[in-house]
Amino acid sequence: MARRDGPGDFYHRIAARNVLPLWVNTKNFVPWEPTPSYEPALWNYGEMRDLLLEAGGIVTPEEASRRVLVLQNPALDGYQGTTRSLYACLQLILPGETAPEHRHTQSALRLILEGEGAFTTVEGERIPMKRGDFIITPSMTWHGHRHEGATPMIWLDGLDNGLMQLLDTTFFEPGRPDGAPNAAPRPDGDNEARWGAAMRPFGAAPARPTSPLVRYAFEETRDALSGLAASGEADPCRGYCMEFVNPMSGEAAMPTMTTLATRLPASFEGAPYRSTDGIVYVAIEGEGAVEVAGRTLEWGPSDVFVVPAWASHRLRAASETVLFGFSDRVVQQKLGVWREARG
Ligand code: 1HN
Repeated sequence: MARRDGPGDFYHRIAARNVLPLWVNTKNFVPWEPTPSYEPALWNYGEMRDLLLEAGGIVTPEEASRRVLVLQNPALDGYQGTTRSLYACLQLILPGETAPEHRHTQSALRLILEGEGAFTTVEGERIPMKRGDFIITPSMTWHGHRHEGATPMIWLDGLDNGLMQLLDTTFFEPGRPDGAPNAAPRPDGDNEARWGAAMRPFGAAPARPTSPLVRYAFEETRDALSGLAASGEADPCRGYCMEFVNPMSGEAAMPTMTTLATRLPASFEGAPYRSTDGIVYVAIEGEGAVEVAGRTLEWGPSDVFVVPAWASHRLRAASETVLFGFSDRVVQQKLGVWREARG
């Protein structure tokens, strides 16, 4: 122990018995307010896209399972993650490629950034992917990707990886080695037909705590945001912000990640805001900046940036903007520990 030892080697003797004195360095172990170990960071899409295309010549999804670059928070030394609880990754799939099916405990979301003609298969159904779409892969559902289009396809993956690791709940299963489907096939469009209206198949009960609707199409997200912008006042901190919900329950679309879409009018100057959930944002449309921890991170289309937990920040938009965001807020709310502060 770095400090002067107690009477009769007390601190040494207790350390040898795997015991620590709570009264030494107490604030490190019981901080008075959140002290996240990760920092604000931004990943420029143009740079990331070049690196992904380079990775396209290095490894195939057949070899790698997924051709994914993890957006590693620069302050998280020896710990893989974008925040402590979340992974944000960028994934490339090239025309003709197949990323084989697997399933795992981590819930995943995809926010489609570039390309068309690929689909992700979730529990036996092919789900089309278009720019701006938000697509859910619930925990332990079989999923794989296939690209039948002509140009590279890139999306953001969001996973509750750190949270699952903290809880030691992680399981992973590869799919069948012959590439045959692992879940009973479902016809194209089945998921949207069942859950895409504000209705449900009569008497249907939720099979899992995740939204049964797996694809939230961007046109609908944009319409919802435009409707809110036309009918109401912008929140001074957050602009026009909507949360994706599970249509069965009205609760968060995913049990471990809050997902949201924010529209900021051109020239928006947000008031300072902070909350106990660190948020990963991806800019779908528009350009702007976030001021956080004495830094200004400027973003444009498809750039990804992270605002740490309890970090006071201001969102600014130069042009009309749509941001997608995800965080572990829903988990904190379920536990009754989430807080926010304005001003
Ligand atoms: C995963 O399964 C995918 O299925 C993407 O596309 C990113 C990052 C960590 C763990 C599993 C995918 C992932 C991942």
